[in-house]
Amino acid sequence: MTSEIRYDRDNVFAKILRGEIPCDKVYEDDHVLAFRDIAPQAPVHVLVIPKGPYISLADFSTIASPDEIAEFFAAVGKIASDLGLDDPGYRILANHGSDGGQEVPHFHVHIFGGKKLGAMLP
Ligand code: IU
Repeated sequence: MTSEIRYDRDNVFAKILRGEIPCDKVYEDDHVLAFRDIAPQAPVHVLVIPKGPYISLADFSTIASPDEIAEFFAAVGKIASDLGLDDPGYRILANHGSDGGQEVPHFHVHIFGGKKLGAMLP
C-alpha cells in the first residue's frame, strides 16, 4: 500500500497545513511549515513539518527527493538559528511509530530550546 493511501488526511497536522486549524507559525516556505507546539515541553518548542503526505521518517527518508530532504533539514537548522538557539544550543527529535511515542501521523521534527535540557534516556 502506498504512503498516499496509508496517510490519514484528517490528522491534525494535515488540517493545520490546509488552514482548517490555526497554528502559531514561525516559518513557512513551499515545502516546510514550522509552528509552536501547543503543549510546549521547553521554553522554545517548535514543530517542523514537510508539506508532503509523509507519515514518519520511514516515508520521508524513502519517498521524498534528496533535494526535499536536504532542504527540510536545512530549514530545521535555519529555524533554530533564527529562534536564537544556536548558542547555547538546542535539541531536535523525531518520534517514529508507537514505540517511539509518535502521536501525530505526519512526519515532524521537534526543536527544543531555551533552557539547559536534561539527559534524554528511554
Ligand atoms: P509526537 O512526536 O507525535 O508525540 O508529537 C506530537 C506533538 O504535537 C506533541 O508535542 C503535541 O503537543 C503537538 N500537538 C500540537 O502542537 N498541536 C495539536 O493540535 C496537537 C498536538 I493534537
